[in-house]
Amino acid sequence: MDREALQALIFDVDGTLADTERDGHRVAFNWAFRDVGLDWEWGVDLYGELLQVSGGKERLHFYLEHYQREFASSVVLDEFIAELHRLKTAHYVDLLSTGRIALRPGVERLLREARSAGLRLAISTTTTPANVEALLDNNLGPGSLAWFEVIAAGDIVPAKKPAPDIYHHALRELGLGPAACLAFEDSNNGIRSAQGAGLRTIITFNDYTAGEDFDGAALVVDCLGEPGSPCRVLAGDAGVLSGSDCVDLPALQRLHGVV
Ligand code: XBP
Ligand code: MG
Repeated sequence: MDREALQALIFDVDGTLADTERDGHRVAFNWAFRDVGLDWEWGVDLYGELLQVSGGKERLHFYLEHYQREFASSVVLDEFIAELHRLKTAHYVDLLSTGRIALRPGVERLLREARSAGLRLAISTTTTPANVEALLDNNLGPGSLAWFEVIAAGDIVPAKKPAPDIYHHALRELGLGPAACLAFEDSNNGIRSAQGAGLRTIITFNDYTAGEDFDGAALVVDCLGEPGSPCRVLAGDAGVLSGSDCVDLPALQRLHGVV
């Protein structure tokens, strides 16, 4: 891929902008089960397995088909799942409003650096759009959704990650080719989706995705880091940090290779 100057950064949300799954989405799913009188409980380990399925509705469908087959045959499945997911999303948005889910280290710093340098920002996520706005509003303040020129989220595309559809959609909306962008992801599903759209990808893994296959990532770090609180590089060219503690804009320019 012949690279152009770096023009845009495209961010995944769950697990990348913030560690939302264990103490956010998982808890909201369990509250929704209680709402409809079900004693189902998605523990931390079971949820880690279910996370292999992108999309909350798709994850519920997988769970019902594989763990609650008898119950699944007793309901109109798609209607039941849609209602359960509506309840879950309401709980998740409420949970975000408590401020319990913060952005990961370095995320706000890098977003502000990119904005100051005139780079364009976009989001490519499987999660529901309302969740994106709630996460950003509660962490970066009202109106911060507007920092992102494109919010490619949830059901806007037919196939969810690891399919590349959501990144193709973001690139189309940006009017850019992959050579002018970098993607940020946290999971194997995510990097397969981004690379499927031709994007070079930086991985910030988390407890749920540590050890997954990030083959082909431009850089694999434990987080973006902050001055004085260095990131740890697990794969890729650590030299791009050039002595810095963190993944900052100069590091991205060096990684991208064309200034
Ligand atoms: C992660 C997902 C989402 C969330 C739950 O999205 O797969 O489905 O787990 O959100 P990404 P919903 O890593 O692409 O941000 O219940 O709204 O799907
Ligand atoms: Mg993710």
